[in-house]
Amino acid sequence: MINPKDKNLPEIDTQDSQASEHVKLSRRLFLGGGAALVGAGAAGLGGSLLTANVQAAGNSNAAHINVGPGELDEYYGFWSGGHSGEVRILGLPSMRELMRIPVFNVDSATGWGLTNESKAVLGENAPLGGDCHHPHMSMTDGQYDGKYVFINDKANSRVARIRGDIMKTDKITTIPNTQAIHGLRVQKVPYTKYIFANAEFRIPHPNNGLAMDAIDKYYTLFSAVNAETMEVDWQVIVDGNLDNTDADYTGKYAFSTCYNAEGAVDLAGSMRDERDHLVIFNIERIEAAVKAGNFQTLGDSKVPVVNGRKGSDLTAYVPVPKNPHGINTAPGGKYAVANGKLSPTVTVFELAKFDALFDGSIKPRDTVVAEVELGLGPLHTAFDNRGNAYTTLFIDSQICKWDVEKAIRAYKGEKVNYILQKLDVHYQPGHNHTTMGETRDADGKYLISLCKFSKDRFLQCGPLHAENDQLIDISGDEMKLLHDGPTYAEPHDCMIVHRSKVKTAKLYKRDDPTFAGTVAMAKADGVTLETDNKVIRDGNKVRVYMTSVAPSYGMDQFSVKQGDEVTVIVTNLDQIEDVTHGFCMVNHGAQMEISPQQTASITFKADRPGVHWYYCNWFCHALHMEMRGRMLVEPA
Ligand code: K7E
Ligand code: CUA
Ligand code: CA
Repeated sequence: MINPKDKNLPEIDTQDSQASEHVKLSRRLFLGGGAALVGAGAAGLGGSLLTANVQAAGNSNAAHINVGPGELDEYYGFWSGGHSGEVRILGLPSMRELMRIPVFNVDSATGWGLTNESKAVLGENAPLGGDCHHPHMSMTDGQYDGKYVFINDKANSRVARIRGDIMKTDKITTIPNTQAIHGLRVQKVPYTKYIFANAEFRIPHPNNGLAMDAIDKYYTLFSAVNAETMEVDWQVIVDGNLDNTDADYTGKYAFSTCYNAEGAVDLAGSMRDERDHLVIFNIERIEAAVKAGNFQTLGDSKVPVVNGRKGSDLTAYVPVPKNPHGINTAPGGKYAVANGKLSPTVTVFELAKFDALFDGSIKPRDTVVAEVELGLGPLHTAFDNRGNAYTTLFIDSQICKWDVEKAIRAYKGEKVNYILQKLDVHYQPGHNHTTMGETRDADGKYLISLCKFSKDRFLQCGPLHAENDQLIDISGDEMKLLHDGPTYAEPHDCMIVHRSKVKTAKLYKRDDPTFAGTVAMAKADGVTLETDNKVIRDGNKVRVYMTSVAPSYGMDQFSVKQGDEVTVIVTNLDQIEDVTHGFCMVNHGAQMEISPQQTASITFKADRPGVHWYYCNWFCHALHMEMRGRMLVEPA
């Protein structure tokens, strides 16, 4: 396991000596005071990386995370896989990786992106790849309900749904009229009816190449995706762009940060003004406008689009400093915190004031009850159940623990110290997340800091480095670093769910909707999947139906003709938990998983005559190697 004390060993390699040189420079010195904030988007970030604090984590806390062999973790962590396009499940506190869920990527272990069932979810001509940022579980009454996990794809403007019982992706929706779905959150109360999805980039509408220079006419949209149908129920036109989003605990409001109120298309332009804004969406009013027919549609899309630009009564705009990034609702439901990024401040909103804001009885900035300084580069804030907030300071490479009520008092002028502790993390943290911290059930046990750079913390593996997900104990008065966890690109965000909230299936049910299309195809072919091993010819299309029971397939050979399009459909009849089979047709780019009681299918061209072996590629039995058969391809 980990040994943070390694950092105290003599400097024996170039990586260490490199680090010790840099540590002599103070990161604030490097940044050069206030002006550095503006430069943070460019030189400042690079500079701070070089000078980041390399202080050793020297601690004896490792026992806290020792989940012994055969013991189970207390929490599921759902990790964004970033631009790998997948979602990962980790156990906490052990930080063991338990599972990977392919979503927007292609995965040869499971056949995701290769099987017909996964292609049906991905859709025709689906882009290969994605960029996941924000995983969020569906909720009922502000508590995780275990039903779904949603994830965005910034790269191709999509939102996906993962089923909580089988932990597989079952729906993917492309959001129309947008480029780059970034912020994503769920409605928390009364239940997750909507997934709120921010489109980041402003584009011309219509985007037909005729008005590309009319930058002031570009705009972007906020979307509400229906969690059950995965259709987009409505979209809202906004001013500025959209970064992150969150929702309240009444079900009435969602709100999104904007870093580019300037409407610029260049870096300097998007940092010009001292303030950008938070856009607040009045969900009831938007639903009423859609119902009353007060909407337009854009291009080929049928989705109702309402106008939520400045001056609309469907939205409100609150000025916030400066290029704000994360927006996080506190578990009590009283406050939300916007994180200043290029301002050293966080802005605290009192959510109960939003009603008055929409009534017109108060002004937008009257919803702000604190705007206090924490340090350089605040990006995201997490919460415990004791009124404390934990904010990542990207440039300072720290987590700042602060007391929300004290911050509010300090903002009113009282002399009170609201900052409780700053803990060095390694290095440059983006998101952080507490156990159950985005729900009413926040329990204040652990904090994860998702550090963008690991620099010298792990054995190097070439120029590309792992990131560093650090586990921190927040149960006491002081934050304590427990564990360094290397991760592959790029866990923007995660969420940590108590294991009692997750109910997974041990076997597939034979009527599982993920292979309902294949069952229907078999029925049309007169095949009973659970008993038949049959080859059905349909012109030059051949469907090979076979069963599997460890350690053999229902057919150890079948014949087709050169040029046939072959679909192999395997039904795994094993009823024993964990006895997953695979199917791989050698030299045909075809392989897939078939878990117990699952049916899966894959299609390929039999374009070469001769003998072609297929085999089971998931270890299932002592005779797993022998689980194989021959495809006999007759020459054309
Ligand atoms: Cu990387 Cu939530 Cu996309 Cu912040 S986001 S770090
Ligand atoms: Cu079946 Cu390995
Ligand atoms: Ca800005």
